[in-house]
Amino acid sequence: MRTQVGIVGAGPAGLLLSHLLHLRGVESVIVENRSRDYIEQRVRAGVLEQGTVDLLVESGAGERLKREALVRDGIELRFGGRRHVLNLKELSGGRAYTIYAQQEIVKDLIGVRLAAGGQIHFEAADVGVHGLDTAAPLIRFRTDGGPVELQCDFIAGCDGFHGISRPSIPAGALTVFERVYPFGWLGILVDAATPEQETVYAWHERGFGFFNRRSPTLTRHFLQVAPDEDIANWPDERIWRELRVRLATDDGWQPVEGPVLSRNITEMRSFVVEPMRYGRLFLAGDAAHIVPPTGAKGLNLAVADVRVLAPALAAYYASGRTDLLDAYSETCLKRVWRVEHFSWWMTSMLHRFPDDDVFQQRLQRSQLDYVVSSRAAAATLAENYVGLPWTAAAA
Ligand code: RFL
Repeated sequence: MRTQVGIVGAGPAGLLLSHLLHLRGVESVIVENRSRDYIEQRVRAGVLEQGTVDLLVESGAGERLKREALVRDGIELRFGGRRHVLNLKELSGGRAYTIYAQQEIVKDLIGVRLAAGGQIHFEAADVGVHGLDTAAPLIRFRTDGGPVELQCDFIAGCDGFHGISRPSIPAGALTVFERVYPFGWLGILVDAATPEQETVYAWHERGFGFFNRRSPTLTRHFLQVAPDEDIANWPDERIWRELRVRLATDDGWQPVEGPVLSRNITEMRSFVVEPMRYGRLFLAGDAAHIVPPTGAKGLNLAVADVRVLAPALAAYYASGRTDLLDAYSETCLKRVWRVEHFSWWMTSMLHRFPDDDVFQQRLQRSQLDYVVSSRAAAATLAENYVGLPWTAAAA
């Protein structure tokens, strides 16, 4: 088998890259190790930047998103029993954010790729990338029909943080920057809609709490927990009790309870590799960088990467230009580090760290007071949260 661009991973990065390449007349094949059903049900991100939404809509993959997504102007920071609403749209000069679940984006992109005759090999086993520093790289994998060798001009490693692309690069060719946080997030998806319009971020002595409405019938909640916490220790009643305490307001807020549809615990990590390229392998999305989910940025950053990579590959096929491919890593990393900083900052402001003393807690509360009382501070949060324009942070 042969294609122009072999893509490992059918997450948002791999699927959108394949779609954007198709629109520019470049052929690609996606190799995914999970089943279609699995990746269409995997519950993860939900908050989309304005630029992510615009790109999905402009590229023709946003039809259902336009009908079903919830567009939001503000977030609420909750601490000391008080609600503080920040109108991000007003603070950022008219940009909003959108709530639409990652698995719905995955479904929509699989739909547009298959409708256009795109090839996605689901449930590929023993996926490996080879010959990365040659002009003829390969993806090898197994299907029910036996072993397959996919010859490519380029490979895009879009296989997430635990994929095989990044570890296939020889030791010493990449520099790793990493911070692991001493806590995790316990997340539940609830079959009941909270009336609040804003996404709510809460600071509390007992740890961070969060919720937002995911759809007209669903609510997502998160609680800070120990990184090695056993989910079996968190029956529904304990989760609701903890949410009631951490998100309490002086006016008596109560969560809207309903059946818990899914629950999981996520580790919290900041991670970047430089450069995001080795030979003919280009890393995109979580394969190259991870942020703690507090800033709601990982999927948005994956989209920003492929927004740079697709035209760079297309320019190579149109005219043999390699300068855009050569600039790929540097172009993306400017935005990556801006987002790394914002995600670290939101995380540091809102979580309890195990060795925090009361001095540290006072500093956090002072920072929160400043963000909700200073227009300049609120505007900084706002423009990062809704997403910097593509040109401002590069890309
Ligand atoms: P993905 O989504 O991990 O997709 C990688 C794909 O590669 C496949 N794969 C392989 N395929 C072939 N061979 C192998 N050896 C393979 N190994 C893996 C996987 O099965 C998968 O299909 O990476 P991608 O495309 O880079 O997308 C990144 C996003 O998934 C991620 O950054 C976001 O989910 C992060 N995130 C959020 N991002 C936002 O922008 N806004 C949010 O509100 C937001 N909330 C979140 C989040 C992530 C969370 N968790 C669970 C980590 C909330 C949470 C709780």
